[in-house]
Amino acid sequence: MRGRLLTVILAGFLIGALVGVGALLLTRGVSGPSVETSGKALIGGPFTLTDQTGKTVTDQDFRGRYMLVFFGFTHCPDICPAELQVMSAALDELGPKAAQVVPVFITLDPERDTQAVVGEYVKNFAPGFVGLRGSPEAIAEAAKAYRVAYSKFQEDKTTGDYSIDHSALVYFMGSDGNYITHFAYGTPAAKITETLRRYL
Ligand SMILES: [Cu+2]
Repeated sequence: MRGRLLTVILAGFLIGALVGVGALLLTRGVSGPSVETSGKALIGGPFTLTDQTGKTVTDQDFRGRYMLVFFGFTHCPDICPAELQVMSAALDELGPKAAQVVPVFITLDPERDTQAVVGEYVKNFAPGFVGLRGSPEAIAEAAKAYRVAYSKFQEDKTTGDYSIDHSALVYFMGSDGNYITHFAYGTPAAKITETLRRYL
């Protein structure tokens, strides 16, 4: 478990570093003109998923509100619940302004995470948490847009049990749907709150 945790943390740092390098290249104007002229965020993009009430939800539905997005799976023993707890604590700390921020959990395990399972799961965290799922293809598309890497591992052929390795970044998206920044796994809630305050 420790090794696994380390892997995910390292993966988080690696992705963070890549995003950082990408941002650096962008600010220095080294990247291709296609990136500069498109004005599109490097992270995030359109998705069409279903929320815990069964409603079809697209990224467009969140315009006008900020999003804190986290991809994970409800069977996750440690990282997901810990991070969703941190997101909840950060929003709690934010006070009334938290109303402008929608916490979003997107499952990477639509096979086991049914609408009901996701619904029960998000009840454990901040009020207003949106739990999204979709077909494996829809999930893969959303994950790709957010540069989230994930893969099944330790599949037990007899029980069918498995776990999922996944990157564990929290993405902070603007009210226009564009990427603002992200928080690596382990970022203290107070630090997240402090960053959110600068934008709200
Ligand atoms: Cu997890």
